[in-house]
Amino acid sequence: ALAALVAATTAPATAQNYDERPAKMAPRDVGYDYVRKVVEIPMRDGVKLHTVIIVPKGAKDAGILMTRTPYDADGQTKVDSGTYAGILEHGDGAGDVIAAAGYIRVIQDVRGMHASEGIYMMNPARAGTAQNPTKTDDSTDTYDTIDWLVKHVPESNGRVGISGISYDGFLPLMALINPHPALKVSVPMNPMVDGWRGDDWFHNGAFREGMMPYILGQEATKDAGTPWITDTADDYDYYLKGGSAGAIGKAQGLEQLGFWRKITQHPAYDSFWSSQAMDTVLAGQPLKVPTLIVGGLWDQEDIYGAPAVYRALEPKDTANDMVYLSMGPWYHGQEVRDGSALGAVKWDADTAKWWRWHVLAPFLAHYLKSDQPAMDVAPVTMFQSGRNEWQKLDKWPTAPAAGTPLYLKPGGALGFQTTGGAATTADYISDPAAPVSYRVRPTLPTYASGSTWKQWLVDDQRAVSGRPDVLTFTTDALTTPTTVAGVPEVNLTASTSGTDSDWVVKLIDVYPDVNPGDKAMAGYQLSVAMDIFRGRYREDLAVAKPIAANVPLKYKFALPTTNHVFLPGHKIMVQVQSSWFPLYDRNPQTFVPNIFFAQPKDYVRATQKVTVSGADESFISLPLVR
Ligand code: PG9
Repeated sequence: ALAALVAATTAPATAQNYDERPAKMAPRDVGYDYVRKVVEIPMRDGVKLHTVIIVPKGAKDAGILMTRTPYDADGQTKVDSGTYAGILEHGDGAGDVIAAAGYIRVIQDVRGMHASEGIYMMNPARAGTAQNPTKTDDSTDTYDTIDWLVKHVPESNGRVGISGISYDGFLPLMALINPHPALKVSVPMNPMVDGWRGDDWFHNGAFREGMMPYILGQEATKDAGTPWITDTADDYDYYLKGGSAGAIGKAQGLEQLGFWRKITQHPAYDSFWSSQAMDTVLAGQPLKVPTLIVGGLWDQEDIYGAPAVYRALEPKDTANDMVYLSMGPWYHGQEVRDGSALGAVKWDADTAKWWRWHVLAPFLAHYLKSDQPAMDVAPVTMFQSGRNEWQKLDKWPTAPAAGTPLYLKPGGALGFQTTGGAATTADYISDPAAPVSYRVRPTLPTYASGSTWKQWLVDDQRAVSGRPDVLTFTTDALTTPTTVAGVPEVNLTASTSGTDSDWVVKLIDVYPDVNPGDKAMAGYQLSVAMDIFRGRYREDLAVAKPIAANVPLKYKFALPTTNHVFLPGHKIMVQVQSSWFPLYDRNPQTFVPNIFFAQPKDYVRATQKVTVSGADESFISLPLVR
């Protein structure tokens, strides 16, 4: 009996569970004014796409606003708020406008990302092409999703819109190809349109190696969770010691990724890139869905796409009522955040909030609400920096098609009169061992915490204007306002002692040294348009050719869209340099077939000479409004 008693009192407490945590917490209903449903929507090939649908409680006859994304639909609709307005805060959209209108919000993982099935392609080619011989693409997936939504969401009025920023802004463009009849409106914001000409991957052939961590993260695993690991505090050091972009990619394991292999195999603007450029693709499609194209004048990721799509589609819009353009003084996607300032530059008001309530909200309402309320949205709504006011316009650009030359002159001068006389040059040495940094160092990895990457396009260019390898040309102080509205075009005549070279040209507003209204901006050098051109593509973007050493040659390329007033007392400045590191990989300055795989011996110093007088004097053709 004693043994039985001992056994009973020392027996392990298996029968009784003292753990206070439930084996699995049952979902709670914390959507006080919304219902969040998760569905796996089948596409035409059977692949299921993970889709979150948020319906405001009591909704009926409501429009649907959809975003398709590679950036985690569950994460973007994380239940950390009990209110509909709160849960929309993380999404890639204007949560305030969407919540106030009471649209049904749909966010879907694209094929192959996060919780959706199927394969992933970074720059997803259209179905039936060499890059994508399957029968599905983002156009068919959008179609199939809309078809399912209008049949399965009883609270909806059958009117669907699509919007999103960047990658999620490229997808509203794909939606325009063979659109579903229920697609009533598309709002591509900061869309990635042409990854070679001027959006994420290259600018005019110069590779943006600062995007390599993104490629690794996005493509290595479905949950986009692979970190880019370095051993330096400053990316400048990391990329400099790493050598070519190809060598750095190899060290980081990028060669395992299909998109990296494609990028490194297609450094030129061959049909891989030109066939997927969304501006040309859409130019060949009928215009069926009203589209509001949204861009940022200082978009550090996709500055090319929005005005390029507008340029391609506008000629088809004969009644001027299908294709709308809006550009604000914003970094990439700032239109859905606070738009009062960008870096040090203040705009005198919250430009993003104004735009959301005066342009986006009425535009969406007109096409998504059942009663289609009238709207007063101009075909073009552009922010004019300098004067800091919105303009409502019929067409863009407002400058005449023929630009006004602004000449680079001897002695660092800049002016609207040619110098004439004999050809003379302004010279510098470009050294790939000490490239011009694109920002004040240390340069943090693009998306690292603490990185101010978003605002780099408005950085004060005084940071580099004293360098001996940066040429600077400046006008006298202006006596009248000088307005540019459109695309400035670089017309550089220059030679290099190498056989390949990059040319970076910046159009800058120099603030007065005494600037009582805003002392932080005294003497500030604010770039209003700048870009890079890889010299090997001088004759043909599709075919790299060596540059004849020491021969003055012409380089012609467009800068990004600007809408700016240089105020009296300000000066106009142009800067020229040959590297922009480490955002852009270094040009070795020796011609090699593929710069991704340049060898250490190929990186050589070069003497650069820019022609500043004579018949071939360099100039910027300004979109001057007289
Ligand atoms: N700029 C990012 C991106 C777009 C498209 C392709 C790759 C990257 C983005 O913000 O989504």
